[in-house]
Amino acid sequence: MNISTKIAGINFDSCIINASGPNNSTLEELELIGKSESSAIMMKSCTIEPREGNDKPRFARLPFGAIQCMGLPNLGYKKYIEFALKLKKYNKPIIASISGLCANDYVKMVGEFQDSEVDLIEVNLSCPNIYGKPLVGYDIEQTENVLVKISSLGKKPIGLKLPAYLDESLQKQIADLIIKNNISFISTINSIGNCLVIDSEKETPAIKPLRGFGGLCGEYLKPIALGNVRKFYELLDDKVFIFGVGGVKTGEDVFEFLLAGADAIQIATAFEKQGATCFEKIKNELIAIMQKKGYKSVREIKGNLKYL
Ligand code: RRO
Repeated sequence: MNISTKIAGINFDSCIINASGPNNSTLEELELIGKSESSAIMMKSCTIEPREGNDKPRFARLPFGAIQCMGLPNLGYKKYIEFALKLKKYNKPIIASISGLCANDYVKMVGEFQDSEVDLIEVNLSCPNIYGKPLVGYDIEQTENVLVKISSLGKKPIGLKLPAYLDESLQKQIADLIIKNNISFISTINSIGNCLVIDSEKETPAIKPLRGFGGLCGEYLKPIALGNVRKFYELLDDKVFIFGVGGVKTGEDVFEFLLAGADAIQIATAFEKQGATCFEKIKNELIAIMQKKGYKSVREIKGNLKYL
């Protein structure tokens, strides 16, 4: 049974890794991911300067996921360059996630991570929780401006963390930009922003920042995430690697994302709720499904959705 995968020339022992978001901001947390069955270490989205993030409560668990408005709390990109060196001992791919507050921030951070120990650079175009900042991935001009500037800064593969697209014409324009600018992989989808969860007992929102608006996460997202994976799989013609993200909690979920066209999946909310043991549990469940169905590799499953 082979559950390994390859993303942009980098080998992953399994197709299951953590997503940027929970439990991956400090070196201690990243070391726990290093010791876990996550086959790579994805670091928290970083900015040029360290950030405390938004006021608390900024995260609330929900029956089928969570809502959060973290506001990019992180230690600043220089720390994550240092951490990458310290995490090399785990012998697994290390992925930087960067989130600029303007185009120049993206250029500076991508440039510096190109000279670091990370294996891949994920460029986050989809943080929904910064007050007054447009979501780059919903704006074709801004996206193009960023991609043109970052795509030729070095040899390490660059990927994009994308927002959920609910409109095919926008997806098509983004896919064209991805191909044109030699983007190696995408991670789809981020949390869905501008959601509101209300506590009817207290008559308040579930979280404090932005008067309660925040990114919806977890199982609620799975059909939307699967739709985005499948659509990009079709639009990108198997030329760009795909991480599926959004509501993966079981091996069956992973299997569905692979069928839709993902090369690997990332886990955020189940990791936040269950801790680092979730990777081993989900991996074993995937292996059991593959055994039962007679699949021997991830590549055999990828995209193999059968139509009715
Ligand atoms: O830190 C956050 O508020 C955050 C980020 Br950077 C992101 O990309 N997605 C999200 O839901 N929250």
